[in-house]
Amino acid sequence: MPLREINFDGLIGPSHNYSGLSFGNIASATNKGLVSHPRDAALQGLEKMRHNLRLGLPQGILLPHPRPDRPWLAELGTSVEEVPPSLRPAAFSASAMWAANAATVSPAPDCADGRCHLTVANLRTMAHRSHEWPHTLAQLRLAFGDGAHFEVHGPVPATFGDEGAANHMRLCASHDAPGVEIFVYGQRGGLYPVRQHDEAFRAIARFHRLDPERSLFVCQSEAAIAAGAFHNDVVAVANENVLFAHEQAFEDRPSFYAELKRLLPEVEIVEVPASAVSLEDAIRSYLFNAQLVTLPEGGMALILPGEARETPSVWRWLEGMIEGNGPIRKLLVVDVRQSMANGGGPACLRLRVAADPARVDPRFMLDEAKIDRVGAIVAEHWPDAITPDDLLDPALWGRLEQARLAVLDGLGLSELA
Ligand code: SUG
Repeated sequence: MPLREINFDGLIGPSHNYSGLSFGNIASATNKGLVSHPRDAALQGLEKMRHNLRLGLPQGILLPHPRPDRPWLAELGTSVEEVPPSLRPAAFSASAMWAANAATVSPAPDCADGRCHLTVANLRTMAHRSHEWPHTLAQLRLAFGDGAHFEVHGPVPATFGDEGAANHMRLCASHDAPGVEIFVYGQRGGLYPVRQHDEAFRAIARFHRLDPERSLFVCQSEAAIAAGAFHNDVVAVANENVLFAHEQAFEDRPSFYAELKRLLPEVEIVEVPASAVSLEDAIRSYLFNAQLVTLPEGGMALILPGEARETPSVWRWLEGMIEGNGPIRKLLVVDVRQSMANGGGPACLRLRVAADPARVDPRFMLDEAKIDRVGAIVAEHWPDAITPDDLLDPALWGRLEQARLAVLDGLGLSELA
């Protein structure tokens, strides 16, 4: 069975709220304190999954984490009843929805032992994300529990921040052929924190038993991080032999491109010049946070957020690209506005795993009937709206916990409770 690219989307959790927790993420800071709409958010995410399924792409799901995170608060010497306001939002964050930060994935053809390797991201730079990994790891160990085909690694220990696939790209002639894995780390970010450490990725490349000759470590440009590209997937995306990137994405792009062309002569680089789309417009519109996919009928499509169509410089450039004879043939627009307002676009919401879908625990794979079932649970249990003050309400805490249990039960995954 040939490998397929499976997108595992994070189901947006019932505690989805706007707490302005991610310094350096402009949408998160700008929308701090807004009323969030968890039910609409999760339904938007499910409709994106349905959209992609209807394109003929295999689709999986990852589940929300327990919120409030009572054991995490206990580790910090407090409880949900007593937690100080400075810490409360971090215990409630639904940030696990952004599955591109769940793990780094190396498909089997790249790994010396012929298995697909996944390393859960430690997400240690941001407090609200640092307690995701144990729950993510539990899900990955179930979904990819077939040890003949997968190995799931624990987080990179110690001080080296790792934010997973959001900073990792794989280019290849086809999914089944050995690829070139590109690990994008930060060194400086102007006023903003650097979230991906070079040493974390070097450890992951060793865990995954990658060929050092086909692993590139590339520095993200300081200008991009300083403009709000807190992850590389805000300024670049890759699929098979195509790299779609902003001109200012990488610190030393001539040597990166030269190395890439040497290792993968088939590579096609579609670069958007800053003179056509500024970094600010790219980040506001999340042009590069599109899902770049190969359609079953052939050709590639970009699955873009509505905000890209609403940004004139971006849409003009994309329409021009489609008229040319490049590898990206179609523009498809999805609505993930609730997630976008926290800085998470279509690509942030998914973790890509190139594997045989038959080897994945079927409880994590979706068809339309299952999407309908999950949608009905969301419609019944997810709150309509949450304001930051609502996080003080004990009635909400119980409701959030029940909502999560309902979806785990609906998917036969109560063992994750
Ligand atoms: O880590 N936002 C997330 C967005 C992650 C996007 N992921 C990728 N680019 N792959 C982050 O900054 C905001 C939460 C808040 O402010 O309530 C937040 O965590």
